[in-house]
Amino acid sequence: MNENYKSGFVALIGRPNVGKSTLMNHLIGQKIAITSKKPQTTRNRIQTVYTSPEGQVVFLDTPGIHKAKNKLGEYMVQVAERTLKEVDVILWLVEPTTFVGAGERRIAQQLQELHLPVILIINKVDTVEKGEILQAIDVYRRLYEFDEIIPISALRNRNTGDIMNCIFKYLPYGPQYYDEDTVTDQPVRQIAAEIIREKSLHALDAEIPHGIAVAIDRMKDRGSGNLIDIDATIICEKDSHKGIIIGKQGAMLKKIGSNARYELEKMLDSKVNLKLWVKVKRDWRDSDFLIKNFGYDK
Ligand code: GDP
Ligand code: K
Ligand code: MG
Repeated sequence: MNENYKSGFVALIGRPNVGKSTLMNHLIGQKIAITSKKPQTTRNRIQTVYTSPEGQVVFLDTPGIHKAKNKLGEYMVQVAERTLKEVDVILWLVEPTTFVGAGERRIAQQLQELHLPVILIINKVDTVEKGEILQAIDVYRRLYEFDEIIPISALRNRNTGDIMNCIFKYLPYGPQYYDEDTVTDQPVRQIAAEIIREKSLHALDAEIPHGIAVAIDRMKDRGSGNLIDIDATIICEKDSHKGIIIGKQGAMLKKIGSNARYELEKMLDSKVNLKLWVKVKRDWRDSDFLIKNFGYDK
């Protein structure tokens, strides 16, 4: 065990579209390219893992921190807020504007209570003049006492290298938590599966939902940043259930699909092309393998 090894959890927070995904891809991009993805369905909130000889950084995304428009949203905010209590460093991404809204004040207030290192990342500096960056820094300095402020362009990959050094500066010494080849576990898939399950539950008779599970077969961003293809299978225990889930001329499945798509688009901040299938797998609830596979603990 290397006693200089550092490790810990880093939460990425910020409004949708400030560039969190773009930045994360840059921070770990090379790693993804040279290693295979390894799903870890039971580790709930991990997004991506960066491993180097210096240490290991586990990045956690917190999608719902700003807005809770429904119950699922509330749940996600709770998860986000709990996440913040469990991390070692917080990366807060903002755009180079001087606008600070209620959402930002609320985050600042929460951070105040946590006593954690907070790094402010001012992203998209390629879109403004230098003067505006300085003004933004000034405004955010008054909002919160940040440990570091780093202006970057995630898109142009400008200054992004400074972020990793900065994270390691604040990480505690610790063990390597995950295998070197663990890069991501895509927990968003689990939330997506739960949304589809919830919509099925609402649409179907009381008896059937207990016997269903949802597996996400494919979830892929088309790269443009605003269309995600999701293929999912609703698994049930009996042929008769399959018929009910599909419905007359597919009407039930269509209803489940359109309700789920609506929620998925809100959650992912993107258009979603959702395709649903129904499959019978007798006694799946007794199969540890399948249960784990569907993302449930027990
Ligand atoms: P997220 O919702 O916070 O994960 O944001 P994304 O990473 O999906 O980025 C949202 C949009 O902002 C995409 O169109 C990106 O290409 C764009 N974007 C991200 N970083 C930058 C940047 O540094 N400069 C500019 N001009 N655009 C950026
Ligand atoms: K986005
Ligand atoms: Mg994103």
